[in-house]
Amino acid sequence: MKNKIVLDSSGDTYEFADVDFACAPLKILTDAREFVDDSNLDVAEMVEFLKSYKGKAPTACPGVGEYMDCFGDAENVYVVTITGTLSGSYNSASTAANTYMEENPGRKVHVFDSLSTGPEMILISYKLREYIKEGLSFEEIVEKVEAYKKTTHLVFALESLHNLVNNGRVSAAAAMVAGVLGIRMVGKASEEGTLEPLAKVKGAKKVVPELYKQMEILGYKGGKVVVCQCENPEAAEKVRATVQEKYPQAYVEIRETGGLCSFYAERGGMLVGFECE
Ligand code: X90
Repeated sequence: MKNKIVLDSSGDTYEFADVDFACAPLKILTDAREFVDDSNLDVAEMVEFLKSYKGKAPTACPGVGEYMDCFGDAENVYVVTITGTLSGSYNSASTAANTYMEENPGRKVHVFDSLSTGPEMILISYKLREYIKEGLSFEEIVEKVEAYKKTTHLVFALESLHNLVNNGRVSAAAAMVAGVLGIRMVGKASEEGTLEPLAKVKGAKKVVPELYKQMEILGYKGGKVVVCQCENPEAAEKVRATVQEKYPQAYVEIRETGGLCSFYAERGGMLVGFECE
């Protein structure tokens, strides 16, 4: 096994065609139940359970051992993690990478901090697969994908910031808009990899136009788009229609959020990753 891609489960991907792949699961912990974000998780059932659950629900990133398991015996490993400013996943992966390379001379691991999550991680993984298939060397792939990462972005719309606020993952400014009924927050992953609020939107109809406006401000010009939605397929279809109205040839893929992103983005939440030039 030569090349392997590893994503933590915030990348909303449990299986990946045409290339060796493993997903490092995050966990959602409650007093009553523990949810492991792997391919066995029933995300809809978890979202339903959490709706009525009132206690604390911290999350936990994959540990070093879990990353080591993901690496298996691959020669070249490319890891993509959720932003290191909001999670310990990048640190776990980096420690695992160093240990793996020490224990297995000649093998190589590179950890990409996505500075983002969900669909932006998916775009990065697609680019990794493309270069692996082209037969580029490990070093070339690392260099090119680090450069590619700078050209992708993430915007999102959230109906509730309840879990983000409860677990201390957003700034005081973002927390201010949380919980106001009927107000949705549109934001982006900042260059530092934090959640940056951009606009407050009243009424579901204004969400997609605001998201698209922010995409254009960030430089969107018809590149690939991946949308991950939490029980909000209609809004995702609107993103597709809005993008393709202007760029009929644009590739737009719609997916469901996995466990971790469903927990934090909550019901109705939507994340949009996209390429700029
Ligand atoms: O290590 C852990 O326990 C995981 C903590 C993750 C915290 C943030 C998850 C955000 C998920 C919400 C909207 C997008 C925000 C993007 C900011 C870069 C999705």
